[in-house]
Amino acid sequence: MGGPGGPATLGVVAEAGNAAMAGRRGALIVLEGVDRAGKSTQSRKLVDALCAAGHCAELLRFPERSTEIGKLLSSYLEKKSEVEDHSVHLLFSANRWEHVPLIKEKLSQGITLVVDRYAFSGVAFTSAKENFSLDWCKQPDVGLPKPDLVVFLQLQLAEAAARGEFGRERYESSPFQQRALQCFQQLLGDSSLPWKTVDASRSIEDVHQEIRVLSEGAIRAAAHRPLGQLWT
Ligand code: NYM
Ligand code: MG
Repeated sequence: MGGPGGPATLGVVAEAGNAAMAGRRGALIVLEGVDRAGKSTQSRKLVDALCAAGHCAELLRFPERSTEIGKLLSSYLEKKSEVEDHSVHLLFSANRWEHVPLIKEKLSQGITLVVDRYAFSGVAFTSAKENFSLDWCKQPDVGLPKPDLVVFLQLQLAEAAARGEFGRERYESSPFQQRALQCFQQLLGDSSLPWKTVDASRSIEDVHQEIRVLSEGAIRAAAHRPLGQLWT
């Protein structure tokens, strides 16, 4: 019995089934931070570590470029198309909303979701543009599933810059990233959210260990607590 449906797969399915039967939902864990803070690396490592520790965990990312809306966003980010600023903000939000049924289903099955960017990136990157208030930017995401833990990977922009050249996508410039970081700082001041700031200037392994411990705590705390609604 190898491959799909083999012992390993059955073990994971059994663990999720046990959690669901015991009424334990999975946790919604979000990683945020400026570009090159290590979100994608850390998200992947976290999922692997949680699975190895016997949890059932899966990775999601936003924007999720594979859907019809995601393809519009990808083309916009790659500068292959222009989309009006308010309109593209709503598309980024719609890309999250279209995944809400899946998110709720997985969590209720006892699967923990690790999410590489969420509504906070949405707000930070649009409100970094001129004439967008933080409040207006938050509205379309009001009521999304509320994360049980939001890890903010804190990194000075100079240190992020030292990790390599910017890519060629939209928003990948120092002045824009600087403004986005200021918006993130404002969001971090919201004590109704379970923010944990992690010093991302350390080694991949050190950062990972801290996030793993925070996540284990979040999984235990979320198990018997209903899923909340963001910004309500
Ligand atoms: N971004 C990401 C937004 O502008 N709004 C959003 O809602 C989200 C989720 O997309 N520079 C921006 C931030 C990034 C860019 O992200 C692409 P990635 O993680 O490189 O695919
Ligand atoms: Mg990127």
